[in-house]
Amino acid sequence: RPLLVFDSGLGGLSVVQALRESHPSGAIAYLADSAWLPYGTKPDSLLLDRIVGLLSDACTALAPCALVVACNTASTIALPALRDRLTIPVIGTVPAVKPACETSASKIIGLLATPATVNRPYIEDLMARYGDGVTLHRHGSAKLVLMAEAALRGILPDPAAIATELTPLTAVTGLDTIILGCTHFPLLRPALEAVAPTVRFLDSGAAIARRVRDVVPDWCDGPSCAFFTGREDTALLASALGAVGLPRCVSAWSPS
Ligand code: DGN
Repeated sequence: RPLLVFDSGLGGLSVVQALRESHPSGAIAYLADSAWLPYGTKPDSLLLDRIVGLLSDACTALAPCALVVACNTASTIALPALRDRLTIPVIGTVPAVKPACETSASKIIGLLATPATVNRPYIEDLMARYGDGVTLHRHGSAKLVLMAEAALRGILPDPAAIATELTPLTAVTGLDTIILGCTHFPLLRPALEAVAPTVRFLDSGAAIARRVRDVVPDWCDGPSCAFFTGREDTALLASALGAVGLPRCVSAWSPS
């Protein structure tokens, strides 16, 4: 039984990368709702129905041992409904607010996520729990999602465009840490680090992999594959998928 890893697009591959480091031969079924990308700009009620419908079908068809929602936006909207509906463990994604607060020297940090995630009330809750004495600046960017998608299809990001997207955070005096609160953004890490070399970028991948190890003891070795709801140029995607151990088996997924 594979581990089902879900994202709106290719962002979840940053989580697959972390999962691969902890269990290199574990079977993964990667499902991308690429027909609906980007999620961060669509109404919650529409997304809730879409995500729950799609993942219920996928769980019936693929019989996974657990589900990883490798998308912050989808996690904020659909985790309770998914846990209600599904009988397998459901692991969500939460921005790395806690480690950022704990390790920032200046206690001035930034959250870079989709416009949907930066405004969620749970960010306040996380700051109330872990952010004593820490100032958080937020910036929502849907453009970086599209740039990460393009980068994995071989279109390298323009450093000037990346710098523009980062400016609301990099312009803050003393800011030393940026939380990558969207699973697409670690895929742009080299370009982000080149633009802001003195800033530390923290993502959630390793924490998700640890959580999977703790709650999914029966994740087995086996073949992996990737499914896309949108039309994809498989040849363009091959190297991005191959880099995280997802082989040629790319299939279309039609929601019922
Ligand atoms: N990768 C998703 C996330 O972590 O929020 C967002 C992608 C999107 O569809 N906007």
